[in-house]
Amino acid sequence: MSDDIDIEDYTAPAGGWGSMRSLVEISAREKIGPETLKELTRQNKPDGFVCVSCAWGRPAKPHIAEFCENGAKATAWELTTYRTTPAFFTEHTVTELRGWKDFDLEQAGRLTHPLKYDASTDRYVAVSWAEAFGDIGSKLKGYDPKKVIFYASGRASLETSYMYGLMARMYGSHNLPDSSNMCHETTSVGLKSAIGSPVGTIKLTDYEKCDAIFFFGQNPGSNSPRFLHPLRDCAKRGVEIVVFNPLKERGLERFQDPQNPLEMATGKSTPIASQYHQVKAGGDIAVMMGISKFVIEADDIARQSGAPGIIDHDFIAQHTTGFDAFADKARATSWDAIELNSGLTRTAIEEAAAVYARSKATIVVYGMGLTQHVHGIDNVHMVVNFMLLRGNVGRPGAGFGPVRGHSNVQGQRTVGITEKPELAPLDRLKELYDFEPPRELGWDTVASCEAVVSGEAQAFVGLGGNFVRAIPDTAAMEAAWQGLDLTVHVATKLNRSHLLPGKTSYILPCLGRIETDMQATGAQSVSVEDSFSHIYGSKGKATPAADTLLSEPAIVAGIAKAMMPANPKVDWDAWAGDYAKVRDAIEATYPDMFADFNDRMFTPGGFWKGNAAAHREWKTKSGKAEFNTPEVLSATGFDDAEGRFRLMTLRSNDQFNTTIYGYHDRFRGVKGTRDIIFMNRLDMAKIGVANEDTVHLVGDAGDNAQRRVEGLRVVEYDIPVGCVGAYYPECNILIPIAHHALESHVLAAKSVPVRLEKA
Ligand SMILES: Nc1nc2c(c(=O)[nH]1)N[C@H]1C(S)=C(S)[C@@H](COP(=O)(O)OP(=O)(O)OC[C@H]3O[C@@H](n4cnc5c(=O)[nH]c(N)nc54)[C@H](O)[C@@H]3O)O[C@H]1N2
Ligand SMILES: Nc1nc2c(c(=O)[nH]1)N[C@H]1C(S)=C(S)[C@@H](COP(=O)(O)OP(=O)(O)OC[C@H]3O[C@@H](n4cnc5c(=O)[nH]c(N)nc54)[C@H](O)[C@@H]3O)O[C@H]1N2
Ligand SMILES: [Mo]
Repeated sequence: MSDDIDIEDYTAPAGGWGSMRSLVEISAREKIGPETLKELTRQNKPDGFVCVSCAWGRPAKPHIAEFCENGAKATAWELTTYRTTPAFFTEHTVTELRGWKDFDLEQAGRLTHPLKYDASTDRYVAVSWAEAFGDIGSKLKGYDPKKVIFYASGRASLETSYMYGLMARMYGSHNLPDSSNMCHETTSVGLKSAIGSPVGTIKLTDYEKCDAIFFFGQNPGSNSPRFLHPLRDCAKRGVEIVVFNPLKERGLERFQDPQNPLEMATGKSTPIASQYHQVKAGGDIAVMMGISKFVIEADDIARQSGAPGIIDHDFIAQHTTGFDAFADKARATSWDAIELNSGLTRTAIEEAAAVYARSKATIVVYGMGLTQHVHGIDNVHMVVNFMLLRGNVGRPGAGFGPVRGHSNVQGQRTVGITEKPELAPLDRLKELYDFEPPRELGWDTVASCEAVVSGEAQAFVGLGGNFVRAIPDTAAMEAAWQGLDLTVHVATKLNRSHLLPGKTSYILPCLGRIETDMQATGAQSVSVEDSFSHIYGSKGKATPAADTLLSEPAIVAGIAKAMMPANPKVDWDAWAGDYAKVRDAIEATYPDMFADFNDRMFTPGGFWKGNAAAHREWKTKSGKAEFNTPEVLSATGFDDAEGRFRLMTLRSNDQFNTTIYGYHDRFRGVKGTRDIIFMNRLDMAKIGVANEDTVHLVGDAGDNAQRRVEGLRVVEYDIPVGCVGAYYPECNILIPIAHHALESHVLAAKSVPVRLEKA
C-alpha cells in the first residue's frame, strides 16, 4: 500500500480534536485567512447567513459558534482564495479537464466569468453577460418548451427558486426536477399519501420533549453535525436512542463537543445510541414489521387479560384507516421471515420494540438509508405504521423527523420547483401573472435522464448542482449528454457536468450565499426553509469572489427576459434589484404560509410555515392517517443470488455530495483514497480476498448492460454479510437509471446489485 494511503480503526468520538484539526487543514488548503474566520461567527446567527451545507434547523438561541466541522468546510470552500479565471481555460482543454478528479476540478477555485464552449479549440472562453443571455435566450426561443429541462439543486434561495419556477412555467415547461428527486422525494410521496404532509412534522424543540428516538439510515456525524448537540442533550437526559444502520456510524455512537472546553480538555465524550442494530441494507421494512408485531401481539395479550393496552386504540379509531389489515399482516408475518429479511435476531428487534412500547413520546429520524431503495415508499409507510400504533404524531416530543439534504431543498418545493402540476398553485399563478401555466406532468430526474438518452430532450438549464455526476448510469448518461443542443450551468465552481458540453454550452458564475449581494436598492438578503419547515433570512457579508459575478436572481432574470416576450405583470429587473419584491410575490402566491414574509424573515429561530399533520389534521385521500400494508419485507427490489452483493453507495465525512473536500473519511478510518470497498471478513474469506487486495465491481442488474468500477481496495469492515459499501459518486456508474424507488423515482443507491471480480 502506498505511503499516502492509510486505513485504520478510528477510535475517537465524533466532534472533538479530530474535527478541530480537520478545520485547520481545510483552512490552510483553501488559503483562507481572518475574513473567513470572522464569517464563521456569523454562521447560522439570526442576523448572519444560513449555512450553505445541510438543512438542519437554527435554534432561536444559537451557540456562540453555531457551526460544525462540515458547515465550516462548506464556508471555507465557498470563500476560497483560489480562482478559475479565463486564463485557466486557456491552459486546459475540456478534454484534458475531463481526466481530472472531482476534487481537483473544484479545488481550482471560484469561477469568475461567464464562459462559452468553443468546439474548435475545445476550450471555454469568456463572453460578456449580454452575449450569454442573448444567445441562450434566442436558442431557447427556438425549442419546444416541453423538451427543455430546468433543473434545480436544493441550495438556491426561496427568492431565486420562485423566480426560476415561474420562468419555466411562463416559458411553457413543467420539466422542473430538483435534487429532491434524488433524495427525499420518497418522503414527499410516502408521507404525503400516509399522513397528508410531504415533510417532517416535528420542530427542533420537540427534541427537548421526546423520551425515545428511533434512527433509520441517517448519518448525523457527517451530514448534519449540528444535530449532534440536541442528540447529546437527549442522551444526557436519558432519552433512549435506538439506531438501525448497517454501519457503526461514529456520530451515532459517541460525541465530544468541540465547543465544550471541559469535554475537550478532559477527553470526555457522550455515548449517543443506547442500542445499535446493524440491519442489512434494505432490511428496515422487516425491522419495523417486527417492532409492530411485538407491540400488536403484546397489546392483544394485555387486553385479553384486562390490563391496559399498549396501542393507542382511541387515536387509531378517531384518526386512522387501515389498522385491521396491517395488524393482521403483522400477526401473520413469521419471526423467521423477519429475521431473514432484516439480518437481525428476534431478541434484538424485541429489545428495540420494548423501548418503543414504554416510550411516551417517540421521534423517528431517517435519511437516505430508507429513501434510496426500490421499495423506499414501503420503508416510509412502515415508519408511519409503527408510529401510528401509539399515536406518535401531532403531540409534543413525538413525530416524524426526516433529515433533508441541501440547505433549501425543502423550500424549493414549497415555492414551486416541482414537475408535478398538482403541487403548484397554477390557478393562482395564472391570476397573478396572466398566463396559461402548463398543466401536464413534467419530467422528474429519471424522466429527464431517459429523455436525454432517447434524444428527446433538447436543452438542459441547471441552477446549481453537478447533475451528470449525481445521477445513476454515469457512463451511458455522459455519452448521451453531449447530444443536447444547449447546456447552461449556473455554478460557483467547475465540475464534471460542465465538461460535457452540449452543442452550445455556457457556464454562468454566480455569487454564493455568504457574499455581499449588492443590487440597485442596496445589499440584499435571501431566505431558506429548513428540515423543520422554519423559514429564515440570510445575509451575506463576505467580499464577492469577483466583481464580474451576478447574483442568482439576476441570472434568472437575465435568461427570463431574453427567452420570452415581456409580460407587463412581471418586472424581472425590479425583482432582481430588490428581493423584498420577490418575497411580496411569494406572499401573494402562498398567503397562508408566507403572511408578512418581509417582516418575519429575521425572526430568531425562523418562522414556521405550518403543518396540518402536526395538528392531527390529515390531508390524505381518506381524510385520516393511513396504515399501508406492505407486500414485501425487503426493500431491495431484487432477489439474493450466489455471488451477488448489496452495494450501498456512501458519503464520506470529507465531501458534500459530488464536491470532494478531501480524502479523509475520518470516522471510518480511510485516508488518502476514495477507491475502496468495505467488506465483511466472512465474505472476504468466501471469495478469497484479503485486506488491501484489489477487486473490480460489476453491475448485476441483469439488463445486459456492462457497468464496471475497476481497482477498488478491499477494506475489512464491520458491515453485515452480503452487503458492501463504496463511495458515491464514483460508483454511480453501477446503478441503472431504471433502478429507482417505484413511486418516487429516487435512485435506489443504497442497495445496488453487484458482483465482485478479483483483480
Ligand atoms: N457534509 C455533508 N453533509 C451533507 C451532504 C454531504 O454529502 N456531506 N449531503 C446533503 C444531502 S443532499 C443529503 S440528501 C443528506 C444525506 O444524508 P444521509 O441521509 O445521512 O445520507 P447518506 O450518508 O447517503 O446515508 C445515510 C446512512 O444510511 C445508511 N444506510 C445505507 N443503507 C441502509 C439501509 O438499507 N438501512 C438503514 N437503516 N441504513 C442504511 C448508511 O450506512 C449511512 O449511514 O446530507 C446532506 N448533508
Ligand atoms: N450513488 C448515489 N448517488 C447520489 C446520492 C447517493 O447517496 N448515492 N445522493 C443523491 C442526492 S441526495 C443528491 S441531493 C444529489 C446531489 O448531487 P450534486 O448535484 O452534486 O449536488 P450539489 O452539491 O448541489 O452540486 C455541487 C455543485 O453545485 C455548485 N454550487 C455550489 N454552490 C452553489 C451556489 O450557491 N449556487 C449555484 N448556482 N451553484 C452552486 C458547484 O458548482 C458544485 O460543483 O446526488 C444524488 N446522487
Ligand atoms: Mo440530497
